[in-house]
Amino acid sequence: MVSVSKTDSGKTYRGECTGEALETVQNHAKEADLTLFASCFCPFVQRVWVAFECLGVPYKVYEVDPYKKPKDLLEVSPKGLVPGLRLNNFNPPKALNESTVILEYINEYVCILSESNKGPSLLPPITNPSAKRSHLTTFKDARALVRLQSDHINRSVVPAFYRFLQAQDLDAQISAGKEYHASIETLVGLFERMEKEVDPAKNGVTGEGEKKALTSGLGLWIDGNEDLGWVDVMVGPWLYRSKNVLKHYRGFELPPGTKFNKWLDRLFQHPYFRRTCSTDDLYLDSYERYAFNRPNTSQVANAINSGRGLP
Ligand SMILES: N[C@@H](CCC(=O)N[C@@H](CS)C(=O)NCC(=O)O)C(=O)O
Repeated sequence: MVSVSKTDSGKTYRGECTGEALETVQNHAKEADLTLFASCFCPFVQRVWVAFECLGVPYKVYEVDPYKKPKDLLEVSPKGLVPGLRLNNFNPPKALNESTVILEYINEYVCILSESNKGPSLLPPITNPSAKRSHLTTFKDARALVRLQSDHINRSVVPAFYRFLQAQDLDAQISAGKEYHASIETLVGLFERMEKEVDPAKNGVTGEGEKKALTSGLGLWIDGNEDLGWVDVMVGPWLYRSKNVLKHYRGFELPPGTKFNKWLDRLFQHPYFRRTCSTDDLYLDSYERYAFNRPNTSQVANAINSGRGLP
């Protein structure tokens, strides 16, 4: 881990998506029941955006500048943070904010919209009615294990990412880099635990259908799963910014490990993830202010600098 010394060239954040993300914005410009208030560089937005793509919910993307706090953003998100979600089929429209809350909402929204109540879901099912009684615990455990991973991401991985990016002197960068690295290792440990505890073979499951049900919602970590799961969506945006932003400004390399790298490649190449990615130059420009810890970069940056929890 080395400090890559570069000078602050004063670049500011970008206002519009580029690359594949731009095409997705253009494909979702028409009015819809749900409007996603988005900013091109924001990882919290990307979480929700990938989920929209995975779940196939019709939506409109509306790019806003969260630092300028436009009135329509404040109407859906009281702190003026993106993502925000406006539910247009109510009069007056209703709104939601907070990436994890919006994720829960749209995940449930598709299940309820689908006639059989069995719409696609990013989470493991609560139960599978056709499963044997002995397997019901496993379904419940799978959901809890995914939530445990998610809790770790929000409490450790995400704040450690910003602490590392904002650390200025070399000692602080080295220790923040170690902390970020360790938070990823812990996540991998949680993935391995999930594999052990929810392994269909270890739970006496042999039927293909039941096997598929048991691993559904566990995401790409599980060999053979093609669908993104809850955790892929929760952490993917920060790992992606580790590959470009942290690598560029901090010389960071994601931990080696065959399974880990295989999982990351599958995640970053997944069409639903790709559709929400801009080109690397957009992220490098947008994060320069974090990398040089410019004053008042954002509410997140201020929270990190003052040791408070993230907004
Ligand atoms: N807890 C929020 C955090 C969202 C957030 O911090 N978004 C940033 C952009 S990445 C923002 O809107 N910043 C505006 C500001 O700092 O005033 C969530 O999960 O949705």
